[in-house]
Amino acid sequence: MSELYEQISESILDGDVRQVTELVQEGIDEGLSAKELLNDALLEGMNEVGVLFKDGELFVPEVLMAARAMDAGVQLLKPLLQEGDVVKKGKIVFATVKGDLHDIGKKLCIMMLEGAGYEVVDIGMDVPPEKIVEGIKEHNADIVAMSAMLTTTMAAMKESVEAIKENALYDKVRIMVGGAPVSEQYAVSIGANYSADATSAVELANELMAV
Ligand code: B12
Repeated sequence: MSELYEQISESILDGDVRQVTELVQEGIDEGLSAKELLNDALLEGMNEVGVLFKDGELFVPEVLMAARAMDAGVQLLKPLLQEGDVVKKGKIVFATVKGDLHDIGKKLCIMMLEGAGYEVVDIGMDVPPEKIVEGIKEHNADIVAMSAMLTTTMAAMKESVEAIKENALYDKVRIMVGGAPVSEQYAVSIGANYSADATSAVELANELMAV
């Protein structure tokens, strides 16, 4: 890994917004690949944050600072990661499910989906099933995408799919789910479609929309 990537990862760990902004800009100016800057520097730093958080070496405020620093870097990369496709492929309503306040992964998926030509409406975090149903109706969504990062909130995905069925929307809207604890097997068991990351989320959306 290049030294710059390492420095960026460390600045994420430090939650240093200014440093991350400067270093990512340096990488862009040097002509480094935006995808590599995202995967090998920013996300690498966030992974490390995850490990330290799990081990009790970092606490919520520090993780939030790291998240803010990561977001600053992502904003700089955004125009480079998006292809600027003008043809709209479909409309996606995206939510983090009830009880869950993690939205970094969701934002990343949204950025990639928008870059690939989807119109995406972010209806927020901690969104209960009835609000998800409302969102689908209000925006006349082709796809509803749900994110969960806690094993405890995954159950809200199942509840949401049930609410979608109860409202006779199951045949009208395609359902995508994802997030660290979610698996292909779980998705299938609740009647949804799974993909593992932001890049494959675009592939999955294309598959579901048959484009
Ligand atoms: C940042 C973070 C937080 C931040 C969130 C800030 C924010 N605005 O999002 C804060 C500090 C608020 C937080 C709080 C908590 N957290 Co937290 N958090 C994390 C951490 C470190 C990183 C998550 C992250 O952003 N990763 C980077 C992004 C880019 O990756 P991602 O989210 O996985 O998303 C990718 C894929 O999953 C996928 N994807 C995601 N969503 C979707 C949706 C679709 C449709 C698709 C197709 C794909 C997809 O694509 C994304 C991009 O590639 C993880 C550790 C980890 N290893 O994940 C813990 C982690 C998720 N948190 C955890 C815990 C326990 C908590 C708390 C309960 C801690 C506490 N005691 O208060 C609270 C719960 C709050 C709540 N009610 O939600 C645990 C969960 C354990 C479990 N299995 O249930 C983890 C795993 C840490 C750990 N190992 O203990 N957390």
